[in-house]
Amino acid sequence: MATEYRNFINGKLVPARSGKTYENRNPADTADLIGVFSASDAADVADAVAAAKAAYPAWKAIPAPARGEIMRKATEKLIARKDEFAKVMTREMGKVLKETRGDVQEAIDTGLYAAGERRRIWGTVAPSELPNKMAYVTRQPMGVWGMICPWNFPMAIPSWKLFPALTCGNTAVIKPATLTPASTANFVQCLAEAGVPAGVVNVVYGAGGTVGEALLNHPDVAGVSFTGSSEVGRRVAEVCGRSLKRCSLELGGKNAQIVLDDADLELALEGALWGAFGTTGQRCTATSRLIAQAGVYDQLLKMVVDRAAKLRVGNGLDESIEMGPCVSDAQRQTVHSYVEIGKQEGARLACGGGPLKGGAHGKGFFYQPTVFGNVTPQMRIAREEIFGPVLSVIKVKDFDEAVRVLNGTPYGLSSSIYTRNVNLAMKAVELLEAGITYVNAPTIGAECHLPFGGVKDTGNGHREGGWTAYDIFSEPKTVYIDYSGALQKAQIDNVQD
Ligand code: UN1
Repeated sequence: MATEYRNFINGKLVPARSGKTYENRNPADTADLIGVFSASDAADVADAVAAAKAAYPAWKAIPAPARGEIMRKATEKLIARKDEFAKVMTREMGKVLKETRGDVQEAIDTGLYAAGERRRIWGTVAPSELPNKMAYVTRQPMGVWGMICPWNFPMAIPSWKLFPALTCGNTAVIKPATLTPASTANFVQCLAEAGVPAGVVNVVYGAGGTVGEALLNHPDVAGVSFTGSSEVGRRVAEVCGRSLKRCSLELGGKNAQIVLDDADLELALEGALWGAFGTTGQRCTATSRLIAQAGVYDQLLKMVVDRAAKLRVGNGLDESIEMGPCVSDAQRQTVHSYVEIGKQEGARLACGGGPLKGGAHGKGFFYQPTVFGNVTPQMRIAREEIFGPVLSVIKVKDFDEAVRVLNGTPYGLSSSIYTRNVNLAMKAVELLEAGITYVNAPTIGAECHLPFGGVKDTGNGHREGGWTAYDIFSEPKTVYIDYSGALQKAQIDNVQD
């Protein structure tokens, strides 16, 4: 019998009201069933939101340092079970064990950061314009947060949202991606065992179109945090806009690595391979464009192809494997359709370009590491997010053209430049339209204690990660205290003639 994972509502594991379930299978080996999960709908969301709303006043009343102590204890549980959780994540998502350990580690680091931040959640004290009066700003929780998560970082991303939101004093209803729900179950189990009270965190499994929509539309949800595609992000923003809910969006990317003629090519090669094929290219920060200056273009393309073609692709549970499968058959089909588009557009397929089907590969959704040369900036493979192991290599004549090409997509998440010229590196930092710029490092690998997010179609100005996440999940309260004993009129009594 497969393990049954039920929704977690008000501290209890409960089946979907409809009784429906769905299967979660390993994308590297579809015979491997991870579990059967509740297929929920709006009725289950209503139960979860009601529980979160009821739990809010008592949770809010606990001092932030005490709430954060529970986050610290939950983090200890993650540390103790890191390898076990990484294995489950590799089975449900496909990325290799080294990377799933990194994903759990990102959650651990985010928890330790919350354990420190609980003693800050600082406000500001400002002078008043009147005598015997003071002014300060404090930060208050907001109520129930809805969280909608993607499948590519199944524990790290829920942790980016839950740790700061709960530490700030909010309660939450989280919807994991349908493809990777077990990692959220494991994470939330640690929170509950560490002492997060019933109703403070609730998990509802199911599809975006039902569970996600119900969260967006629920009048008792104060804010929604969403990580996923720009297309769905627009929908989230529209629905939240109608009821003036705060929403924090972290959306798509079409990240590029620039390599100038003077770069350390070996270093640039390692960066491009890790950025393009790590997580099978399924990161919103993935390097999907390599912009090479004319003097190094041919050599770099050859170096990338030689190595990409040799990457060991297979089941991520095997420690010798370097790249896992696509997360689902649908994702693999999307990747393949972009490869066909690239060929039709006239790009040169330099390696890969097809599914891997023989032998052990036949059990899952594997795809060859794929590199296109002769890509021009107008091509769809140079403009649209693919979310798979496909790298488009573009030739440019100089720094200015490299910057123009990098900026020439609707997205603006991560960016990178490899050069030994410090002046050009600093100019790139200024000119690249992205929330994140790396110098001599790949586009992936953001650290959890720094703001994470992007510009243009990548988001709506919020940054989850670091201290800025605490701004998202709290509301400023401005306080004036007049100790003059008299009525003092601001803007009238303080006029200086
Ligand atoms: C994502 O792909 O949605 O910077 C997040 C990185 C990781 C996070 C990626 N730390 O690549």
